[in-house]
Amino acid sequence: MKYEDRIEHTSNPTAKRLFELIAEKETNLAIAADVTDPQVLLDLVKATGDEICVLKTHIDVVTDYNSDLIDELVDLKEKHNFLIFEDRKFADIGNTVKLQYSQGVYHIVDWSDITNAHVVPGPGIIEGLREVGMDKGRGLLLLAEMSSAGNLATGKYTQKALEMAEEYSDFVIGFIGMKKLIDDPKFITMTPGVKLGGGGDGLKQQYNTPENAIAGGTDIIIVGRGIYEAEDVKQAAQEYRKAGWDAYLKTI
Ligand code: 5BU
Repeated sequence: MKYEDRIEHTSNPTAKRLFELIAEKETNLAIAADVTDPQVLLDLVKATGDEICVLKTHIDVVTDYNSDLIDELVDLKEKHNFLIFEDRKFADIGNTVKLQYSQGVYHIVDWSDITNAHVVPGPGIIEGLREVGMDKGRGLLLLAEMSSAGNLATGKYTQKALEMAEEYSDFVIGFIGMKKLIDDPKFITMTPGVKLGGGGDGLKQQYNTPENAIAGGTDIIIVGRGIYEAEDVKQAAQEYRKAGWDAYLKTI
């Protein structure tokens, strides 16, 4: 199914916007911008912003953080037309994650269109995040699978994540998964651990190629070191974008 044909299947405004912008921009590439220097982060986003549909951040790896960085990222988001996904991987009870999502240093709910959560605490984690995210039109991804070798998000755990997503599908927009896990056009699957050539990283990361990830039915490939460690980050982003989009075109 084409991305644009899935807009009407979801009620969540962030999911609608994401389908729309992927189709408009013709890119299913997300960058994992895991750099620690705020200026390097901004330069990376300036160089690659036109190639991506999603900027995935780990805001807590940035040194010397101050909130001006967020203002600049939001300006770049508007200029280059992408969504921001803070890969926070919430993992606590509902009341605590609600505070972590909206308060503290980062006020994630105020600027991040998408965030994600482990399902190990059960559905209370979704309810807590939903209490602050829903009114702002945000979207949540559940970690149904992970990319690292030996991870425990398999079998029944993965199935439970899918059931929880169905129950809260006004707020849960999809999954982190290694492949399409459920045949339902409203849910978006994003896959990390993607690199041209595949392989691993020495700390149990496992890489799939963009082609295989998209052929497995995922919707968005997430690429970090494959892009930001390249000599020419823009050119690398263009290569991944083309690989991801060509692979998608073969599926429709
Ligand atoms: P890499 O440099 O392409 O390996 O970065 C992958 C990114 O995706 C990095 O930000 C991880 O935190 C993130 N990630 C992952 O690699 N695997 C997972 O299962 C999940 C997130 Br969930």
